[in-house]
Amino acid sequence: MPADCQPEAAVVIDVLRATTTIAWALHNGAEAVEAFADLQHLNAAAEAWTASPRLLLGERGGQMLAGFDLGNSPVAVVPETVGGKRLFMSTTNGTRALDRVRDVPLLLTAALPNREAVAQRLQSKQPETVAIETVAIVGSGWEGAYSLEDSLAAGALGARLKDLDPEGVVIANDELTAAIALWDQWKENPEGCLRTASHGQRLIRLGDHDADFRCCAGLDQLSVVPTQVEPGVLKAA
Ligand code: 3SL
Repeated sequence: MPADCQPEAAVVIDVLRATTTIAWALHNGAEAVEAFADLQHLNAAAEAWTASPRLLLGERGGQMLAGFDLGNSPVAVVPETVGGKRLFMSTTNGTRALDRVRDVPLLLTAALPNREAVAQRLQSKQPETVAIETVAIVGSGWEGAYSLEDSLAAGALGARLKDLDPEGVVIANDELTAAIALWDQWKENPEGCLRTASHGQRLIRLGDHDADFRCCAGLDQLSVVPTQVEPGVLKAA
């Protein structure tokens, strides 16, 4: 997103795996996900939190952090583990991307499993003051670099928004146009794209992530729309 861009809404995407994990955690009953770019801030906030049970969740370079309860696997955030709990979360790229746009008035996260739900939310222009053309779709990337899988999901979302409102939605930048072409190329096999991506290759090198790939590639399975309710705090909506 250009530094001078001030959208009224932003959708942050980190397909592998942060925003997929956030969607599944909230779907499975987590009270909220509180996202942190910085581990010191996370630890201080988690220690001060007494309102509900809590879990520390996160990774660096794909590996679970020492002293944390969970890594960043979307298949680990099952109801028995996360139900009713606040998840204090920090990841290499996804939570940093969230931090960069935390002042945007309407902040959502998207992944392939909740692509349709996020598209419907944006299309319904809720709240009424948000115009669809002011939405920034923010791919988290990898340490500042382009990532194939986040572009794939941005394209999946852009294509669906265009389908829902062919006249009203204008795809106004070349990155999203290219992302939609990428989605067209891989839409019959999104998992293949995730495995081809350099971060997919990194996860494969780290070990067996087959269940994570399947989960992250599952399209339109969840109705949850993670929505920022206060800076850094995402709840199901
Ligand atoms: O970078 C991130 O935010 C993570 O999602 C990366 S990982 O898939 O957990 O390694």
